[in-house]
Amino acid sequence: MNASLLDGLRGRLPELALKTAAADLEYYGRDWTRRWTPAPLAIALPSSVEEVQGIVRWASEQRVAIVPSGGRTGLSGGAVAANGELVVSLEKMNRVLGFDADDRILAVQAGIALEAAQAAAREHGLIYPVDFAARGSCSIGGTIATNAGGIRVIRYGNTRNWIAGLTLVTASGEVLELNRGLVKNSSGYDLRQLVIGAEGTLGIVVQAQLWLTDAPPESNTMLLALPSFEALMRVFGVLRARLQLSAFEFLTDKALAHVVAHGAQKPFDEDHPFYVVAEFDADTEEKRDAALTAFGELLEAGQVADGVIAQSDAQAAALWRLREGITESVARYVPYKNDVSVRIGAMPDFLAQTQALLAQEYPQFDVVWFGHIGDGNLHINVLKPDAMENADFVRECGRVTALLAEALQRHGGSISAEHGIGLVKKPYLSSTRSAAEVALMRSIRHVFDPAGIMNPHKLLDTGSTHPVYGETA
Ligand code: 2HG
Ligand code: ZN
Repeated sequence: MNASLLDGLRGRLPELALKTAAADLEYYGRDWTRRWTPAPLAIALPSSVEEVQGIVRWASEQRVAIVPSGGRTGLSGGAVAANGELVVSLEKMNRVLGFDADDRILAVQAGIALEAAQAAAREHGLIYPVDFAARGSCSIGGTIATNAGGIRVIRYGNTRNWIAGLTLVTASGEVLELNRGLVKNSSGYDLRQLVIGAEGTLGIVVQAQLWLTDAPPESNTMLLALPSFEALMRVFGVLRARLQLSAFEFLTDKALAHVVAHGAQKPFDEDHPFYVVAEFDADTEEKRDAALTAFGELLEAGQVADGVIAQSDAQAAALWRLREGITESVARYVPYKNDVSVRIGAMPDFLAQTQALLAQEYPQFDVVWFGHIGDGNLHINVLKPDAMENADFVRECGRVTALLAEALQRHGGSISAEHGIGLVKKPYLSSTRSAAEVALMRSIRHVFDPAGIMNPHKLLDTGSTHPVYGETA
């Protein structure tokens, strides 16, 4: 059955690269969540927009569900294909298409890795400022699908600030050129922004125009050891007022222990409960002095217990590794990940309540906290004990996440700050979006994709019986 179905696709697009080997289905059918067993129908690897159109038209006729696929570094299951879907991998569409110096726009195919786009920007003396640890493997298309944030949101904002335009292949196979690089465009609904963060439910992003910006002034990095959660937000307030921060990231002692066990250098002899990695402009004597003075005063006031300011690029990179290496260092424990946000002002109260909640509900688990605290974004990774079945572990974490979602709702926060809803957060969407909002989102999705073939079961359930291949055939 599958073979004859795919023969139809092959007949329609003879040049299209298709993979069906078991190892490929396994490889392309999963993301970093490792929770679902991959079971796609096949992997299509188009080389052109026209091929993507052909695939979508065929899938739409045959009612085959599509999972758009980038680097699959996602943490919410948005790129999982566990239900007979056709994975449409953009990995062959990974080129820079051009640079426009007047508009400072880099045009790329969606399958390009973030790091490659960043490198291309630097060739023109500019930067693409969205950045995070998975830069080498995630794709620009994936960052658009989730409106990815990362480590410099505090200065530059999320992905959506940097997308000057995008090319979308809709579920009917039409090509939409959204916004076309315009800085000003007050002509009705901004469909570009609707597509950013839509997790592949409104179509397949095949190309993007990225706004670039000036390289920042020379920066420096400091690592601070903090005595308490309360100190964290106070230190943030002081540093934000007195330095030009480009990052303010935190991690707990447990997070540090995992990164160090994974090979990173232990930064201080003593252990401390919390650490901050802060990056700040240090291109003048005055700015460097301001950092030293602020550090001295915080130390004196007992808000900071210890600290180090990098003396070289290598040392700055080593300090960043302590923060950026966390995800990899805990990966072997198949963590249950929360990625939550509240307004900065609500953070102290939310932190206190969440800390109490998790201490009470998770006495048996290793809970690793870290994240982009300067953006109000916390990552909470709950590590699975080796002896526990994954299903039992996920059920228990799901129960506690429901309580966390209630706390978020009370604080006006979000169940997903930057990883997306995917499959993992779907049960908790209503803690962040009202019933009226969810109903509108559902209707919008239906308008874009009446047959329900675009990444079904992700983000929100449409209520219809999704014509996923295998269910209707
Ligand atoms: C980060 O900030 C990423 O390092 C991953 O968003 C977070 O692994 C996580 O939970
Ligand atoms: Zn993050």
